[in-house]
Amino acid sequence: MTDLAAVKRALTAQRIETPSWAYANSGTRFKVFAQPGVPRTPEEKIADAATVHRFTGVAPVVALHIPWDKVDDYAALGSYARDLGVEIGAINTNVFQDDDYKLGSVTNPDAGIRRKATDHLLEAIDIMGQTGSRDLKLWFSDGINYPGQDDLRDRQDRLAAALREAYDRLTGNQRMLLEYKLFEPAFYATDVPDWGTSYAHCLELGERATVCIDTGHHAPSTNIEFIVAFLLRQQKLGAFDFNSRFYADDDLMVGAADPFQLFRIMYEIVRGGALDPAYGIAFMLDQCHNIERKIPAIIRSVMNVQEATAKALLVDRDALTKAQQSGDVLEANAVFMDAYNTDVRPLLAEVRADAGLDPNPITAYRASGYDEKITADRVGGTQAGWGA
Ligand code: AOS
Ligand code: ZN
Ligand code: ZN
Repeated sequence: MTDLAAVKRALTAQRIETPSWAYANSGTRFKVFAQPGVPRTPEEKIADAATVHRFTGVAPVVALHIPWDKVDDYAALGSYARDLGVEIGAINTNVFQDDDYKLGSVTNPDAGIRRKATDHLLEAIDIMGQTGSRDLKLWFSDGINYPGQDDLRDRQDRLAAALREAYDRLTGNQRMLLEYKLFEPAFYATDVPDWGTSYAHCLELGERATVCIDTGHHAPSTNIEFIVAFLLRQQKLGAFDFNSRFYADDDLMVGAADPFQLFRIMYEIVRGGALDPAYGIAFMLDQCHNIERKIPAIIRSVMNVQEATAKALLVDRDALTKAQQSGDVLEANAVFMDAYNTDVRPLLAEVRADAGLDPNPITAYRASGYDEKITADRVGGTQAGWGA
C-alpha cells in the first residue's frame, strides 16, 4: 500500500532548477524567432524564474551561464535573486563560443588556448563564491571532425589536467558536475561523449565531482534509467539536465516526447532515495523554447517533472518486490504500469492547494497579467546565445 501522506510530502519538498537561458530568445542555426517581452538582462531572467517559482512552488533555483549572464557584481545579483525568493544555482561555463576554440578548449593542442579555457573555469568558481552557488557545471563541445585530426588519448590527458586544476580550486560545499554529450558540434569524436567517460574522470578527481545526465544527449533507445541506477549505486550522479528529444539534442520540453521514459527515470530516483533535496541531486532543466511562449513552457515542464515524480512515488514497492522476487514477470510489469497509468493531476492539484498555490499554474500565470506586463515593459530582449 502506498502512503499517500508521504507521497504528498515528497512532492511538496521536490526542487527543480530552471536555466536562465531558457527565458531568453533562442532558435536553431536556421533562425531565431525573437519573442516580445523576453528578458534584456540577467536580472530580468531571474525575475522570470522567480515567476515560475511563484506559480509552481517547486522551482526556487535558477542556473546561470557565464558570459551570457555576465554582471559586474555577482554578490548583488545573488541578493537580488534572494529578494525575489529564488537562489542562484549552477554556474554554467562557456568554452565553446570563441574563435579560439575551433580545435577545442581544454583539449586544444595549443597550450595557450587550454590556459584561456581553464582560466574561464576558475573564473566561474570565483563567481560561485560570490553568488553562493554550490555547482560548477561543465559541458565541453570539444572533439574532432576527422579521423587523425588530433590524438584521442592526448586529448583525454589535456582534459584530465584542466579538470584537476579546476577541481583543486573548489572549496566548502562546492561541487563539479561533468556533463557528457554523444556528438555535436564535433561529429567524428567528442572528448566527453558518454556517461562512462564522465564517470571515469569524476572517479579520478574525487568525491566532489559527479556526472550530469542531460536526457537529450544519448543515442536513440539508450536506457537512461539504467545509467541513473548505476550512477546512484556508485554515488556519482550529481545532476540532470532535463529536456526532450525526438532526433538529436532538441532541447524540447521535458516529458513532451517521452513521458514514460521520464517516469522510468524518476522511478530510479525514488528507488535510490535520491528525490529529497538533501541527497544533493540538482534536477535542472536545460531547454530552449524557440516557438512557444517561454514562461508557460517552463511552468509546463516543471509540471511534467512533477507528474512523472508523482507516478514514480505511487509505484507499490511492496507489491513490486513481491512480484519480482517470485519471478512473476507480468505482475511486476502490471504493478509498474498501474502507477504510470494513474492520473496524478488531481493529486498534484491538491498538493498545490495545500501549499496555498493555484491548482493550475498555467491558467493562474495567464490570468496574472505578467505576460502582458513584460511584453509592454521590455523592448529589445536578448538572445540566449544558442542558434546565433
Ligand atoms: C549542450 O548541449 C549542453 O546541453 C549544455 O548543458 C547546455 O545546453 C549549456 O551549458 C548551456 O550552455
Ligand atoms: Zn545540457
Ligand atoms: Zn545539450
